[in-house]
Amino acid sequence: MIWSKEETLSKGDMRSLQNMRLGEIVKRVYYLVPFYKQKFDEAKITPDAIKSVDDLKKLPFTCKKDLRDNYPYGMFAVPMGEIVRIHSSSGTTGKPTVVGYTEADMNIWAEVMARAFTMGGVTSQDIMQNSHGYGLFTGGLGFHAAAEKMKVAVIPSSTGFTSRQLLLLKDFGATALTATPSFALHLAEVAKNEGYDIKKDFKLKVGFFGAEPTSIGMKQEIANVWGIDYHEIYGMSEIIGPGVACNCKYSKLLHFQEDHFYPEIIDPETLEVLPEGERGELVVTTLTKQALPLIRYRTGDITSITKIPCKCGRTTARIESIIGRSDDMLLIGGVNVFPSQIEHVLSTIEGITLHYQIIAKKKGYLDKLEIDIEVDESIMTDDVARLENIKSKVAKALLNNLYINVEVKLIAPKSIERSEGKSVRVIDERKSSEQNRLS
Ligand code: DLL
Repeated sequence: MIWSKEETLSKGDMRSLQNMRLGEIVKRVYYLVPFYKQKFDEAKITPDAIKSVDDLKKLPFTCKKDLRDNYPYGMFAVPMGEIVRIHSSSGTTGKPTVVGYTEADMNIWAEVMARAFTMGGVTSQDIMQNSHGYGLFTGGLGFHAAAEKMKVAVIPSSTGFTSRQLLLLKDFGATALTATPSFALHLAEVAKNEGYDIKKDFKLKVGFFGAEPTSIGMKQEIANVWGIDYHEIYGMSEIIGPGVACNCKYSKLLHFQEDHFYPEIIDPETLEVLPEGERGELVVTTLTKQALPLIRYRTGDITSITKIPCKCGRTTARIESIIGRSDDMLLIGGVNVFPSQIEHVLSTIEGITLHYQIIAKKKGYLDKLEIDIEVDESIMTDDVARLENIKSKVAKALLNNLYINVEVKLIAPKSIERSEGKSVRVIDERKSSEQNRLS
């Protein structure tokens, strides 16, 4: 089933809709948001110069810093009386990013999430346990609203309280689960430890996961351990929250809701728009949002886009899973590597788990990468020969696949703190030593 007719528009009809919506949004930001008026004036562009999405490249980019500089409400295009919801992302440094929604924006959000749930076969007959954090994070309430819109019985379990979550999962009989991938894996680990028979005790059929880069190996592990169809949801607070893109049953690529959000892929260095199929940074223009319309917003997420039609009948453009954020990319001895690529290699090796921590260090002038990985519970921690063998397999696989030299440390099961939301996989000690030197 397909939720809405916009998902199957012909290329020409989609383009006309996008062009019309872009014309309107460009006028709105120019006349209603002083930040954009100034930017357009500096670039000597008036809204009537933007006649189609092909003209987008004339417009300046917007980045996270612009939102921070206009903290908290300076980028809003409607008066506070029309705002019905405020979310914000914590941000590891500096001020949080604040996003607002009008009632119409809330409807768009529920609409795109309903499209995503439909891709996973969810109907009003389902019961959904929503283990995304409720609060300022857009995960919890974003999933919740769409479930209610579709008359799916939603259990707002939020994150944490793992044992209780498992009890609810069993007794309330959820057929769909939503969580961050790291929390889904943690839930499964605790379920096993608490003696649940995962395939028998739970009724789950499908899961929706997102919010953090995840390797194919980890997705497979989650799908296998829970015995579910794994659907990936992509999104970010600035654009709307979860629901910007999701994969259907036929494809690992994620259908992009391009009647609401116009995607471009740029080279993050030259800022040139890249052709279909090439990897680069995703840039999004919101076409319908009222409270916080954004023009050419640089997401920092690295992906590629294809317009090849999908077997499911949807005609929307699709993106590949985000391989990482441009600012998470590690530069180790001249080699670029994303944590999700490391995770993928780890997922191919027996005897270890996907609970790991990557530590980037400086030794003298050289970059060093250490990976602490929890061994599988089946491995005896005093079987030194076996441990040495696994260590060398991991190091060789990383060298052969990603060309990086890594110091591998195998650690006891359950020694890395589990994440209830987005997991922090990388500790870059080089950044803090650099800051120490400068301060
Ligand atoms: O993470 C929204 C969301 C909630 C998406 C739940 C999916 C599920 P933010 O907290 O603003 O919003 O973080 C946005 O998270 O720029 C990506 O770097 C990352 N991200 C989101 N979805 C995925 C995904 C939510 N499927 C940032 N794969 C984005 C990889 C993702 N990274």
